[in-house]
Amino acid sequence: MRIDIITIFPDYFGPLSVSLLGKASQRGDIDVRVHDLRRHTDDVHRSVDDSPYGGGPGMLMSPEPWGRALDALLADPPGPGLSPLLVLPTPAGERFTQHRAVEWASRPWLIIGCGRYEGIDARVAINAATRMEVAEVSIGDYVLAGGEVAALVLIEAVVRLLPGFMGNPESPLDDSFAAGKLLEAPAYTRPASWRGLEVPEILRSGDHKAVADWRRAESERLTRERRPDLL
Ligand code: JE8
Repeated sequence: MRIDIITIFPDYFGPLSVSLLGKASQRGDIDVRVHDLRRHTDDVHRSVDDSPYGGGPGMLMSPEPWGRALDALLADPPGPGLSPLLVLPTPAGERFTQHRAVEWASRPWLIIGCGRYEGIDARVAINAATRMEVAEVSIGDYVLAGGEVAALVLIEAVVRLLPGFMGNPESPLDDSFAAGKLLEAPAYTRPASWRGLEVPEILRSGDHKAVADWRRAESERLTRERRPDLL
């Protein structure tokens, strides 16, 4: 999978070279390329923003550098005839869910456009949609200062689903959000007794059916308590 990221803050993407994502890159499972939007400006100040028509606070990202950055990426596809999915993180987007992560995990090419300031001129998404699929998504109901952290979240959620990404290829199917839509039961490892706290006896019983029943009951209890909206 190829992932192109367009941003004015390439340094935000240092985390991509560590941990599981870094290993996926090293193995060649993903090819992540970070592009500085300012390389597609033409003025001496390399400006990417301007004031909004109709007034209002702050600045917007100008369409021209975005148009050029996308043109440059389309001219260099990862394979013959491939068309990208352009992902635009925005608080005004549809919610990014596990369902979408699973869908996107089978796409060969994602471009993620990271906005800043008050966002990107609306014509960028409209124009891009004439040439590629466009998804405007939000990672949750809180306000970030730009799209970069959202991009990292999307990438981690998608890339961990790629075949061979985790040690156990069945792991993603066990995800609580992917599987039964319940929260996961609490989990324990050694020692059996720690600071006066004991691991629940059932988990040490070796009775697989009892363990499964206990986990199911704990999942339902936790979900009722913390996330009744999931039930
Ligand atoms: C962003 C974001 C996601 C989420 C994503 C991209 C680009 C219009 N607002 C823009 C005004 C307040 C400041 C905002 C900054 N901003 C935020 C997000 C997001 N995906 N779940 N929350 N925030 C941009 C600019």
